Amino acid sequence: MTQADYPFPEGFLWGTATSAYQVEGGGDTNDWYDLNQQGCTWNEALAGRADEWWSGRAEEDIQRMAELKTTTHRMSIAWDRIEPKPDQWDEVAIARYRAILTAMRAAGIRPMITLHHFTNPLWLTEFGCWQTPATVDRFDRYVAKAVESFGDLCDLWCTINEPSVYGLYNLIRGKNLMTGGDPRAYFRVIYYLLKGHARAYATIHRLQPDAEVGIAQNMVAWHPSNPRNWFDVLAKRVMARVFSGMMLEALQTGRWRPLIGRRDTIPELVDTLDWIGLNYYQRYNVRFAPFRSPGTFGLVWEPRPDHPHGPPHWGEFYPQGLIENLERLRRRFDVPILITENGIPCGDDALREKFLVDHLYALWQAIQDGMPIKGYYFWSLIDNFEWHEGYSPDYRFGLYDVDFDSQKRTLRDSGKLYRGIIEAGGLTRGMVEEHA
Ligand code: IFM
Repeated sequence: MTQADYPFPEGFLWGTATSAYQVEGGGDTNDWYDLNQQGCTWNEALAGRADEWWSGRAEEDIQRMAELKTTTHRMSIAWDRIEPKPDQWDEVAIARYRAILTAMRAAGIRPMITLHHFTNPLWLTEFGCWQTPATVDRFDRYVAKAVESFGDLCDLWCTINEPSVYGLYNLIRGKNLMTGGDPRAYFRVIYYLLKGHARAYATIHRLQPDAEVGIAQNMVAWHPSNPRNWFDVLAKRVMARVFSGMMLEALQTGRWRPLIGRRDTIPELVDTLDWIGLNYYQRYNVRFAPFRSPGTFGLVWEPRPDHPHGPPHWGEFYPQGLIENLERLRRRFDVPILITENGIPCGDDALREKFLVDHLYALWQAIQDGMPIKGYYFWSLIDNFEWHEGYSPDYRFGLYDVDFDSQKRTLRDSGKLYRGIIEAGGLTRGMVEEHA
């Protein structure tokens, strides 16, 4: 076995990540399915069969995780499958998730379960979804059921995935973000999601005292387009605060200070992290352009065109941003950090090897500087259904390519590289020279 020249610590968690709706297929009782039916996806596609995890292919893909030599996988469970009607639990669905988790453990893969990854039961819409306090209670009951059902198979829990991204999705009307809807809803939704997190944290620990519980926060590297332009600097600060700073402050201090709407104190939020998860993907330049973007409060965010970036709108490939955001987390929290997502949409795999090496090198440097980083989950194991972009060829994130007609999986070069990195226990000089 090759030895790493840039080794990661003993016991470092090497993983991949997926979410229920994006891989399972056949999920038609949740609100995202409903939204997709209104044609808000690229090519108006529905998730359809996705990667057919629900009908039996999860087990095959778990073997692929093992082939990659990963030691952990972050998956989510679908609330609508487990509780298809209020207070009615579907034991068949629970048994299916138990089978998936059991297969994972048998393959030597430690599961992390995300309890909320964007989708909700459609019935929750009638009750105001995440805009009302009653949802915090309902979520808590579902969390308790999940821990009672899967606690013997899983001890690593992620309560909520990316509150800010979900909050933005809540503002969707048609195909554009933030062009319609009530901007106050963004802040309201995040407020209740954070309360949901606090309740879930307490419930999980009551039922499973040794559990390790955290949240996955998406952080972007926001930079001002022109650092000498005061408006751009302010625009950048607003974006950083609204997208992540506001949540992190609440998690650290219990103080809820939204840009718009009522301030509050959420004391039960303090000390509800056994670890903090960072989902990091890209960098954007932010500028203030009120005439170009009235619908987004005059803020425009875009990648620098001369820098490597994914598809249009996706943002710029910027490994240093991983370090910038890790430092932000470190200043606020004294808990282990997991990179709960990191990846790049690129159907031809052209940028993914470089992306992987550059970001892992940045991570290695952060660990040398004493950052308590305990694991890395690559998004994603396999190509899957991307929320708005559906099955667009530009939005393939997988280490395995998937042909969605035949369901054939093919390991990409980036997947082979990830396996090599895990086998070596880190990066070798050769990998860095070849790709970075
Ligand atoms: O596919 C999503 C995932 O569901 C949440 N984080 C970002 C990924 C890529 O857009």
